[in-house]
Amino acid sequence: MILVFDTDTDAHIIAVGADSGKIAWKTPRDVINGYSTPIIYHPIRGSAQIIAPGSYQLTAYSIVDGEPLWFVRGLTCQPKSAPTIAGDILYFNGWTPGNDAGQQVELPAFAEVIASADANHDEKLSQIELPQPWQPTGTWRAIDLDRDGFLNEREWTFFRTRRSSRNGLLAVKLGGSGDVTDTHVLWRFEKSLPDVPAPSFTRTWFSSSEAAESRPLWTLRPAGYSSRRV
Ligand SMILES: [Ca+2]
Ligand SMILES: [Ca+2]
Repeated sequence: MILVFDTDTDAHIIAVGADSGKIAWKTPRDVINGYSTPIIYHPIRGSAQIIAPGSYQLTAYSIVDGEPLWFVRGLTCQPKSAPTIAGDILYFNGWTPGNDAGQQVELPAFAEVIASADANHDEKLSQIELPQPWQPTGTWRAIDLDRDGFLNEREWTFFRTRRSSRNGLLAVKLGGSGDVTDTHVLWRFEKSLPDVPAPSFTRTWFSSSEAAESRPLWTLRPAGYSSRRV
């Protein structure tokens, strides 16, 4: 049994023996809270993989020992969808408020913020110290991941990534290793995306996708409801 624990601190993924209940392996995940559902991928060669989306990054692990095998950057914060595989291509969508195309904000690196805003020189940021243009659009609690009232470098870096991330549906060619963001992402589609629902496969829809093209064939606009596929 595979379990993903995407929490703001100490995120990890574990494999538990279905018969013994003992932890077979445990691998840390450098993500913050998320709600996505992982899937199992069976490549033609080699062992099965666990593909687990998380904040800003989707990662594939060996089902044997939990070793990270490959990952794709460019996801949104707090994904809730689930990947779909059709042939040798994986599809995954994510959406968060404030991250549609054109809404991105480039924040400075932590060292630069500390140099200009850390008034009491304790190497961390309080909400009072942070200038208005760099304030979170949501709650301070949401970006203060360890809830100590201040932002350290890790928390600022996740917040910075959140402001610059882009909502999107990604098509990823399977079969890579390490960081495949620049080599295996076939296309991104960034308009009118859902948050919770996952992609579903139909041969007609994917006839254009497999040609490395992201042109939608049709659009349906149900009102006021979202769920996983059944
Ligand atoms: Ca300070
Ligand atoms: Ca903190």
